[in-house]
Amino acid sequence: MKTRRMTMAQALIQFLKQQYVERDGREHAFFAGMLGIFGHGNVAGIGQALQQNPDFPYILVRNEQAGVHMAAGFAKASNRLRTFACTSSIGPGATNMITGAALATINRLPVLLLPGDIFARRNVAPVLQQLESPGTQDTGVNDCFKPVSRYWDRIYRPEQLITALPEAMRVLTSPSDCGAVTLALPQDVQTEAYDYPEELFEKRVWLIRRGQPDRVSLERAVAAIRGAQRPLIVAGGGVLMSEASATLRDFVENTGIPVSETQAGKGSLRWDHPLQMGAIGATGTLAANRLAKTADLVIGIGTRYSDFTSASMTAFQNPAVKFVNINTAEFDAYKVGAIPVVADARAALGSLVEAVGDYLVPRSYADEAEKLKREWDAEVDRLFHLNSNGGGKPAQSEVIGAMWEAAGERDVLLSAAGSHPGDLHKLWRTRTPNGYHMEYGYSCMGYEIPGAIGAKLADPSREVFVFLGDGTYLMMPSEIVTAVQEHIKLIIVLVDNKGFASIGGLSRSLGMGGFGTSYRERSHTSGKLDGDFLQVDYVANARSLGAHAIEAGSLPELKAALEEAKKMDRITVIVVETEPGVGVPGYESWWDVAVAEVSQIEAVRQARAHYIQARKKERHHLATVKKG
Ligand SMILES: Cc1ncc(C[n+]2csc(CCOP(=O)(O)OP(=O)(O)O)c2C)c(N)n1
Ligand SMILES: [Mg+2]
Repeated sequence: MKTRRMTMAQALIQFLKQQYVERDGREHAFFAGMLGIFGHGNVAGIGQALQQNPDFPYILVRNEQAGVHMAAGFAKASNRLRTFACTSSIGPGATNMITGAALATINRLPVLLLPGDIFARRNVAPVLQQLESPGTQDTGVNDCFKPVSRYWDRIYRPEQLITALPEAMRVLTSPSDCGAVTLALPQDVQTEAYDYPEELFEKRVWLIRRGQPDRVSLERAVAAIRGAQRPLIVAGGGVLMSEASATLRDFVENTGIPVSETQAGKGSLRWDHPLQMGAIGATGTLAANRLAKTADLVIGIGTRYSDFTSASMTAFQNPAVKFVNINTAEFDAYKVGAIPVVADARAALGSLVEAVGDYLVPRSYADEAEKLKREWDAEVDRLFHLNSNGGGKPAQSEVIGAMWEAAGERDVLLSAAGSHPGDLHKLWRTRTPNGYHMEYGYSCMGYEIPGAIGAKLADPSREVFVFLGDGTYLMMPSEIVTAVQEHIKLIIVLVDNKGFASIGGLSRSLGMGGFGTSYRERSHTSGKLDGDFLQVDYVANARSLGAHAIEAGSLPELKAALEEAKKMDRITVIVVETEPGVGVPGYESWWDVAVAEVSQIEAVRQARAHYIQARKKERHHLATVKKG
C-alpha cells in the first residue's frame, strides 16, 4: 500500500480538497475553504496545515459563531451543494460554535466544524481552558456539540481520520440527514504524523441523490389529489434546495392548485404568479391563511411544518383535511399523519405532473383563489405606500417597500430575527429562487451579517440586501470587519427602533406591557429600565468598523441612500429610524406562546383567558391514511 507521511491536520486538509459533489451531471468541489480563528488549540495543527495549503482558502473571522453562520449562509445560498469547514481553538473558541451548529442542524444545512480539543495525551492536564470533571477524563466542552450535530466524533489517534472522514462526508452530502458535523480534534493529535494511505487523498465525487417516489406511495398521493376539491400546496425549503421551482410551476399550472410558502420555501414560485398565495401560517397572508383554513388536501413539499407554518396547529381547520407530504427526509414526510412520499421534491413533482392526468381544481375554487390573490397584492401595495408620516419617520413596511423597489430581478434579501422575518414573509415579493434568504429555523439574532457574507460568497453576481434591527446589530456587528477584509459588498439596512419591537409587541399582547424590551437607561428615580432612550450612534459604529455608513431620516432619504449603496463597491450600512406605532397586522392566524396561569397583574390574567380560548383551535393531525 502506498502511503504518505503527514500530520493529522495536513491529512485532513488534503482530504477536504479532494471532495466533490455531483447533481444532475454537474460536478464541483464541496468545500470552498476554511473559516475560523486560531488559538493554541489549532494554530500549530490546523493552522500549520492551512499555511502549507494556500490553494485551500482560509478566511479569518471575528467570532467563531459568525464563522459557522457564514458557512451556513453559504451552504443555504448554494442549495447545500457547497460549504465551508470551520476551525476553532479549544474551550471558548469551540463553544462559540455551538449556536452556529444548532442553527445549521435545525435548518438542515451542511457545515463541518473542527473544534480544537484538549490533549489526548492527558499528562499535562488540566490545560488552559480545559473543563475538568472529577468523574471522568473523557468529557469536555466539545461534548456539548453532540445534540446539535448530525455526526460527532473525536479523533484520538491520527489514523481515526481514515474512518471518520467518509462518515462526515456521507452526512454532509445527504439530502435528508445533513446538518452540522463535528470532528473534535485534540491539540496534540492534530500535529502527530502518520503514514496515511494514498487512496485517502484521491478525488472523490459524492452523488447528491434525487430519490424517486415509490410507486404505491405515488398512487395514493395521486388518488388524494384527484379527489380534492380545495387542495393547497405548502412549499417549503426543500423546493428550493432541490431546485424544483420550474417543476412546481408546471405542476400547478396543469392542475390549478394554489401555492403557499413557508419562510424557507419563499420564492419557490414568483410572487406575481397567479397561483401564488404567498406566506402561510402565523406570519401568513390573508390569501394563504383563508385557503389553509378550509383546504381539504394540503400538499406539503419539503416542509418541516414548524409552528409558524402550521400556526401552532391551527392553520388547517377543515375537519376532513388530508395531507400528502413530499420530502426527502422520511422524518418530515410522516409528519401530520400524511400520505408520505419520501422523495426528492423535483423528482416527485415530475412524476406527479404525469400521474395526476387531467385533474383540475373546481372553477369556483380557482376563482376564490384568484380574488384572494388580487386583494392581497393590493394590501401589500397599501403597506408599501402608507405615507404614514409625510416626510418623517417611515413605517417598517415602507422601508421594505423601498428596499423591494431598489432591488433588482436577481438580488437577494436576507434576514433572520426580530420583527423583520414576519413582515418580510408577508410583504417581500420574491422574483427569483433564492432571492429570499431567511434564517427562520433558529431565527438567530446575529446571523444576518455573517450569513450575508456567506450568501455573497456563494454568488457574487447577486446584490445582497440585509435587513436587520438595532438589537440584532448590537449582538454581532463585528463581521463588518470581515466583509471589509474580504472585499465583500453588502447593503445593510439597520432599523433603529430603540429595542425589540418584536418581543416588545409580543410582551404587550400578553399583558406584560413591553417590560424589559426597549433600550432605555435605568432611571435614577424609578430604578427601572424606563429612563431616557439610549442614544447609540449606529452610523459612527458602522463607519468605525470600516463600512460606508449613511443615515436616512425619511423615506426619500432612504431611497437615495439605497441608490448610493448600489453604486458603492463595498459594504454599506444605512441606518433608518422607523415609526414604532405602525406595524404590519396579522392575518387571521396565531402563534402559541404560553401565558402565565396565575398572576397579580390584571392584564396578564386577561391575556391568559384569551390564550385558553385561542388554544381550543389547536388540532392533532394524526391519520390521513386511515381516512382513505
Ligand atoms: C440570539 C437570540 N437571542 C434572543 C432572541 C429572541 N428575540 C427574537 S427577536 C428579538 C428582538 C430583536 O430586536 P431587533 O433586532 O431590534 O428587531 P425588532 O424586534 O426591533 O424588529 C429577540 C430578543 C433571538 N431570536 N436570538
Ligand atoms: Mg429593534
